[in-house]
Amino acid sequence: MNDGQQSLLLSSSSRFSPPQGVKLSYGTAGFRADASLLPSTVYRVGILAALRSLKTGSIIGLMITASHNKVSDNGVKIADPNGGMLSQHWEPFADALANAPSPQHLLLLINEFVGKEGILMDGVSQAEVLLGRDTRPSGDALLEAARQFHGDKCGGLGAVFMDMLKTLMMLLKAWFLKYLQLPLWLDLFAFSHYDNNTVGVVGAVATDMGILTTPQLHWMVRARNKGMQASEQDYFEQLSSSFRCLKDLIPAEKSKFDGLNNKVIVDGSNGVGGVKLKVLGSLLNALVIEVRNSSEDGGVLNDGVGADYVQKEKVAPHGFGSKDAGIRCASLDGDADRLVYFIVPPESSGRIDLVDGDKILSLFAVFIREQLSFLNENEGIKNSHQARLGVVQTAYANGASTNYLKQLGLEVNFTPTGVKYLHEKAAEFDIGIYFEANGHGTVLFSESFVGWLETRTKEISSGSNGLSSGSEGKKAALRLLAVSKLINQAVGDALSGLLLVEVILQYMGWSIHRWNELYHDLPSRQLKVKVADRNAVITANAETVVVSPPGLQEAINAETGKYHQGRCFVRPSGTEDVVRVYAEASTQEAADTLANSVAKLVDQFLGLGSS
Ligand code: G16
Repeated sequence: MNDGQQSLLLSSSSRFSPPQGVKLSYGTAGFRADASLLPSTVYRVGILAALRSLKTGSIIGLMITASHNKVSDNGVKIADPNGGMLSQHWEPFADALANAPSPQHLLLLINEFVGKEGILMDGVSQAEVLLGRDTRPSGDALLEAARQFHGDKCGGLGAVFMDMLKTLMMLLKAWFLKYLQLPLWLDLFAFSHYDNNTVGVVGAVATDMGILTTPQLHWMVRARNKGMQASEQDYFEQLSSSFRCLKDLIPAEKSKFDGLNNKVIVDGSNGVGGVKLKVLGSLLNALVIEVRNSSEDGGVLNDGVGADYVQKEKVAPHGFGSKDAGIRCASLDGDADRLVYFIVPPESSGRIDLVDGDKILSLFAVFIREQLSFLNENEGIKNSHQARLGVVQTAYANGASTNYLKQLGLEVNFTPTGVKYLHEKAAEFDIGIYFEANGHGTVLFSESFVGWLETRTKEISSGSNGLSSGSEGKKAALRLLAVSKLINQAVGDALSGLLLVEVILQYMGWSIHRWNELYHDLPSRQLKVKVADRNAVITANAETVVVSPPGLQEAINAETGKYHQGRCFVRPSGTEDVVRVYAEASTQEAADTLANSVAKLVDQFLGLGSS
């Protein structure tokens, strides 16, 4: 960095002091904490985003959200050029930046990192960052912190005004230097170094994309870097047109299935997803989407509502009850990157039948496997491509779902919790389906397979491969291509996931009950334990084994061994200050007892001394 850049950085960072006595970590999905602790972290992640953009020569996303956490929390995470999560290679730098005790330390860290990574900060290379936030009340102020390091994209009259201001400042600067010899004032004029339409320390431009779902921002970053149109309207247009395409490819006899209605009721978690889903729903005529708990209803974000609550507690969210018995219901989380379905039984007293991320994965797997078999059976398709289909789960996947997927003949892979791990693994396949039980997941298509599908579907249209126009092989290729456009290729996306579930159910002619019968979940229970230091728990083997503290895993094993079909693991959360406990057994009572016993063990080994 040149002197002007350094002094501007020092002066702006001194306005964002890090909180005392708090150690922040990039965690499972970015930094998360009580919003009052975050301004300095968000300011510093703004710097990281600009550096990442300079390093990659691409557009980077910065999202202010704490997703499923309570409303008083907030968070910040980065979307990499492909729309995925920040490269794990940069996470230690993110941690170091967030925890640097003073502006001088911060400057030192940045200079070191910039040198090590060979990042060019010449004020000519330009960084571009897209900013988004969810509906949390603290989002606006945090977004301002994120853009301190950046200039605004400034066109038209704004650009003319900036030009005039810049010229004026340069004249003033020359005058100050010549007559008053006050080099300190240089700080104020540092921005006169920068490019026409931008002001910012390294020529970084920030574009505020407004209130968005997290997956929308990831989608926009990916689309922009691929040179595609990437407005919110483009997002809605791509999803709705792909949905319509898939709907038109449903065989007539299947769409007449009368056990299925075309209505779904969605709990929006009082977050950003409900409003966006209403817009999307208005573009579709083959599906009726009723949204409850949208952010316009005045309810509290993630409080007794939302995918996390529904999945963990297995109860109906606020506003749902026995009046909804038999209707397909779904729930999003606060930033709409998770989706679960549920059924309210007629006499429910609040309990629901959960149709979780594992079942969404299974539904997608059944459909895609069928389309691939249509392709492979069709000799009219030249150079048939044996697409590799793989699925990815975490230790939270219900054991019954894993057995079911294996019985389908699928390759099932496991990674630690966190979309960043699942996504990376799924990207190894031609079609990789990944889902966490909590409803976070998507279907990835390799570029080579999409290219192959595009070529085949063009050949089919021109008749050059001899396929009859109505053949299942042709339709399968068109369906898979439409799925690759509908389902978010950047990250798990509840809105696109919901449309894919809905159109597959219509294609299959399945009710939600029929879908839920694919297999029967083993009873399970999840608990949270507050401990003195959750990072004292170190795990291995995709989080199934505790390595530290010594003796805890042996104690868990001894407890688990007492239960038929017992399975249990513990891991530190990366988004909340707790240790999570997951237990599975042959009865609900047994799963509950096992989870409670292991929670007590965690407390004994690491707790606050409460038991
Ligand atoms: C984030 C991650 C998910 C993870 C979840 C819970 O979800 O993106 O991959 O499953 O946190 O993580 P942990 O158990 O470590 O707290 P979200 O929807 O909150 O962004």
